[in-house]
Amino acid sequence: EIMITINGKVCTAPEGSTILEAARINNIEIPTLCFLKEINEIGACRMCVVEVKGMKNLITACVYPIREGMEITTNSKKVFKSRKINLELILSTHERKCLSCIRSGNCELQMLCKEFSVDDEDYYNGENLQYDFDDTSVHMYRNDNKCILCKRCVAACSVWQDIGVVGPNDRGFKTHIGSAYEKSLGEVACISCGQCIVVCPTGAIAEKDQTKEVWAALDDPTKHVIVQTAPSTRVTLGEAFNIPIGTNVEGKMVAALRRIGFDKVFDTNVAADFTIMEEANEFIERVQNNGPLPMFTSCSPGWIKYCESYHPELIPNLSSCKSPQQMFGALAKTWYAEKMGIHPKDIFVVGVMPCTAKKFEVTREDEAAAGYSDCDVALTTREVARMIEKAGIRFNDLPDEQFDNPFGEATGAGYIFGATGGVMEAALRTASETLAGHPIDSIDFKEVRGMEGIKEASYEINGTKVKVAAVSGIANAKKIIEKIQSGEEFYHFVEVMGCPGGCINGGGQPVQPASVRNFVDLKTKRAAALYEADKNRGLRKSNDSPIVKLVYKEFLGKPGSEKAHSVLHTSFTK
Ligand code: HC1
Repeated sequence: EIMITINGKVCTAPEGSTILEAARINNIEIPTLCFLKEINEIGACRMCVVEVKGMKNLITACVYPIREGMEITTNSKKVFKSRKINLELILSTHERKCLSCIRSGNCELQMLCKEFSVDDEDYYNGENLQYDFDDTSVHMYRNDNKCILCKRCVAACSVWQDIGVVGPNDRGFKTHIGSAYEKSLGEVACISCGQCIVVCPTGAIAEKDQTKEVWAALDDPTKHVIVQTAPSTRVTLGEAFNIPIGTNVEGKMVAALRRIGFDKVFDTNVAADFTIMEEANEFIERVQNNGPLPMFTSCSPGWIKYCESYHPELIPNLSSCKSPQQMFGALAKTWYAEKMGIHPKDIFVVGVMPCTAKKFEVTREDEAAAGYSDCDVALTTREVARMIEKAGIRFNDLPDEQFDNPFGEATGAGYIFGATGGVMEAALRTASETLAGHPIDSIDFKEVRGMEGIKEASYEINGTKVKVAAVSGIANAKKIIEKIQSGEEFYHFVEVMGCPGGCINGGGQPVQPASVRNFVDLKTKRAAALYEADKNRGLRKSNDSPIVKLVYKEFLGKPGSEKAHSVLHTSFTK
């Protein structure tokens, strides 16, 4: 700990802290715009400027380390004036259509303008460049006219994901964020993960809103409209309604969706149980029949897109299982349709997903078990929050309600899918029991839990040693692929989730401003709520699920059967 003075008050902070961190520890907020801890520490926007005694110029707090005896002022007239001018300059090239902006109300630029009493948004009005609105990709749009050049999206794409399809183009006043050779997003090998969206401080990039399509289906009396909710959405949706991070709002989420008017409110977690039945079976078959190994999980569509675009040689290693979202749709339009006596063309399946790549996934080929797309629309958690608001539902006051059956009761294994390592653990639970041939007690595979980007473990399953890895974020996936391809490591089974931390940190989740992201461990808090739910479930292994047993008995036969393949599996292509 070293001693410093902030705003005339003596305080301490750990050595090595930046001024920004030291201030925060002492409950003083310094505003930031471009700063994202660990990935975008560039001191470019100059919102975080402070005075340091003995230094002539203002100092950027986000990157400047403290030293013993430093005297810092964060709230002087000079500091306020500088921050305000910076904001006015940013506004001079910002498309100020705030009322109709998707981020109105949670735009970091808007919040700062309010805080620093910007009273004339036209103060530095002048020449402006007009950029085309890019809506060429399936899942998102980009409007450079609202971009403030903070480069947070660039950092997310290049550091977390090591994809790097966006970056600054041109120089000086003409600088703008784009892709190489000014290609549109639809033309480059973007994997649709949406990590750029969750870090954007403004409305420059956002998911394509598909709520209109869902309202239209709800208004159509010929449609049986069913909704399914992804594992992680129940532990994040509350954030859109100011409920503390890491709160499980499953009951209120179900109640809200019912009040919106869905005919049935189902749980994707149940489909995750089906995925485990198929994936565990596929894994055992591959181990017993010489591969190909490692087997990679296939439920994260961002990862799949990465694999298809950048590592097609690994396609034979991908599990052929559809994702839970798609398995759900497939079962809804086959087995459930028949049970209910509804033609599959009249069933409209909506996913509530933490993921923007799920929008792309619903458009994939070879995912139409009943001859119609397995799922119709994948909404992000954010879009669903907007539907709830629009419907005038007072979310926080809702009672807790239960999912509808038959797809309403998942095992704990389905819940943990939403966190990195969860699919692996769920599969190991079922694979161990299947191989043992009798119920097993030890079903916690704690080595694959936690938020590290790469987790490795070895287990002995019924006499066979298996080496597994769970990785999240594409930069980490790249590392593990290199290890595998160079022969440095051998794994039997690898779980890959496209987003760092898994779906709980997906690109479709509620946006948290940098002031939260930089200081709160979002991923751990959200994941903890899923493991808590798992712990409290009566049934925690997918193979124990009554609905899983019933559907196999009535319809699918056994895992890996021809029928199961035609409904629940797919193929991947270059
Ligand atoms: Fe996921 Fe999955 S866990 S991919 O992370 O396998 O999106 O939450 O729904 O499909 O179940 C996402 C989450 C989700 C699928 C499941």
